[in-house]
Amino acid sequence: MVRVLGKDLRLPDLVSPESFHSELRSTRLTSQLGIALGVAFAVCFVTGLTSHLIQHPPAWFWWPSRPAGLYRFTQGLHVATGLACVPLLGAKLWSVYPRLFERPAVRSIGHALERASIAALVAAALFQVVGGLLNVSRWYGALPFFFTTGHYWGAWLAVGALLVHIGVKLPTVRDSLARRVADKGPGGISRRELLGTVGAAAGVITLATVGQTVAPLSPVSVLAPRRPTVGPQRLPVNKTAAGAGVRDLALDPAYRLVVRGPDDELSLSLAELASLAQHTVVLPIACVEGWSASGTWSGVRLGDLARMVGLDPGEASAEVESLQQGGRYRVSTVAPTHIRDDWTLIALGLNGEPLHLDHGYPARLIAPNRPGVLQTKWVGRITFRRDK
Ligand SMILES: Nc1nc2c(c(=O)[nH]1)N[C@H]1C(S)=C(S)[C@@H](COP(=O)(O)O)O[C@H]1N2
Ligand SMILES: [Mo]
Repeated sequence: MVRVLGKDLRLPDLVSPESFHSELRSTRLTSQLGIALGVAFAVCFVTGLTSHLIQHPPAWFWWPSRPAGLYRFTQGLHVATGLACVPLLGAKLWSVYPRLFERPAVRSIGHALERASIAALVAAALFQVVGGLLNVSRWYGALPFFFTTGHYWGAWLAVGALLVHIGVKLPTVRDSLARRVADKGPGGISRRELLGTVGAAAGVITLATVGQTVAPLSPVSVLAPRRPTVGPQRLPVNKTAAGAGVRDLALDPAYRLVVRGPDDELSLSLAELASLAQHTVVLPIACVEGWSASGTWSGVRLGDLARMVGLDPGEASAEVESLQQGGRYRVSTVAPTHIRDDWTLIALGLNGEPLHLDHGYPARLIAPNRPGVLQTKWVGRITFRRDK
């Protein structure tokens, strides 16, 4: 026997619904939380799918190079809505969890299917939120699989189960929202107060993290894993040169940028690169993990390099390769839309100084409206192909 909140409980009671009975739980509360969670999840799904398509474009997919900050916005929203799901999901699960102990566990085949779909939904939702949290906290080692693959398939599972769930529950939701119910149980807080608390928790979590992309909020963003202005040259670093194992190659005085076309091949020293027409642009690095930060980049237009090997920038695609020997992000593909864009640079400088080694010295790719993972650092070779 133990005493919990003034009640004497036997151990089996601790896992029985009666011992945690609350007047606050109602179909109406669950419906309202469900709607909020559904909206957050939908925004998170669409923005996440967009990010996935940009990184693994199928033939039909096209992503523009402007507005330059669009990806910064969609991915910031993805991570912010994902984080807001934490209190919403917690409250929603709390509002229904006594159902877990319903007996008989299965009443009919239909009931069994419904319970199975809810089990899949809860598992997928927890998997998505916990996995995403670990990833943005940069606890990469905590997951026994490659995060983005798991997160991608988990999202489809969650969406499928969610659609089934909405289909099954829609009449109940309609009914519970149409009927007025007493807002206050005997003592304790009211449903509105509970909803307000959950909303406030989501707001606090957002404020405490969104400064990783909205610079003016950075001082209050105590939980943000990154700050947009902290790092060498006032910009965060995702992977350092030492971490990528490229220090020696990047600092080698014999460095050459190899630029290949279908017919020509150039080999440019850093001094030769610096003697080409230089351009300056203000563009963000927008990491898939939700942080983003603006920099003032200067360097050579990628389109000019395409011209130097005899290609029209609008008709060429490019493979930009790092000096880094391994790693998932050592190479990225640039589509004609981005090569044609005057803001796409092979940058040699950042914020008025030569690139810091950790930001990709001697040369890195920076292009508008592109995820950080595609902004290849320590570029050693560019291969242009005729696209059409
Ligand atoms: N060669 C190489 N380039 C890379 C990476 C990498 O691991 N290797 N990381 C990418 C990621 S995930 C991001 S968010 C940006 C970050 O750029 P920064 O470190 O200059 O802020 O670099 C990108 N370029
Ligand atoms: Mo990133």
